[in-house]
Amino acid sequence: MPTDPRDAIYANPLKEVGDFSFDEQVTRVFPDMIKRSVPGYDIILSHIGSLAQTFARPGGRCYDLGCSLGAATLSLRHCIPEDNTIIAVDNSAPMIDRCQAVIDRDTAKPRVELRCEDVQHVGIAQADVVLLNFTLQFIPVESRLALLEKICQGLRAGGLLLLSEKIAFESPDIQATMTEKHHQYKRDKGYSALEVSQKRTALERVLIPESRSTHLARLKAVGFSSVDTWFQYFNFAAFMAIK
Ligand code: GEK
Repeated sequence: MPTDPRDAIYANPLKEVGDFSFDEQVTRVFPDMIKRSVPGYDIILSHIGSLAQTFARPGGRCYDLGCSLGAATLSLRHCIPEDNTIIAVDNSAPMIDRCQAVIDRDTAKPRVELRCEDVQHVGIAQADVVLLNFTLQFIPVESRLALLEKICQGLRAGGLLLLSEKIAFESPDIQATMTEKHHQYKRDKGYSALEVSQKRTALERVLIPESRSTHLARLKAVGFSSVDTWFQYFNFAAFMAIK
């Protein structure tokens, strides 16, 4: 198995650190970047399919919103009925191009329809399962309620949303501790202090975390009947919401 190209985007000092974007450069190193940056990413991925399994009905439809290179789509695709369709959406053209190649190499049966589109504009209907695996955090805070309302409306009764996010803490002490633990995690995975610091600057205006209670309250408010956290590792959490 060839190894993933290594992320060194922020390894050298930059005169000015611009806002982070999912461009060609990021797409090329994305699997390495996300694995070394998001504590618990692999664990969450490994459980997405099995969590979703009992919610996906024969002939049903699932959505992966913000699919990147299709890692969550593949977890799902290997666990749901063969006659299901997955609609996988991302608004980064380089991500969608590479994702198509990933899907083409995979042999699981469910059909995958890739769309290069803003998740805020995509229609959702008759869904059994919707995935938002570290995507909502990139949507403007003021637009998140509308997106979650649309998802809840598009799910059938009893359908499942799996939402994973970087989270913020209400207590400043816990926030500071978790931020340091996360930065230590990245240094342990081989990122330098400069890389951690420049990446933090690049993400500051782009990735806006919210608290666990904000997420859970909003999921309830848009109409989900059961909501809870199923996983947390430092400042990264995964929620499930059943309509
Ligand atoms: C995984 N789920 O590997 N519309 C569509 N896509 C968007 C939007 C938007 N408005 N905003 C951001 N994205 C994946 C990981 S990464 C998470 C998801 C991360 C896309 C963006 O292009 C990127 O591919 C993805 O959401 C977020 O399971 O990098 O931390």
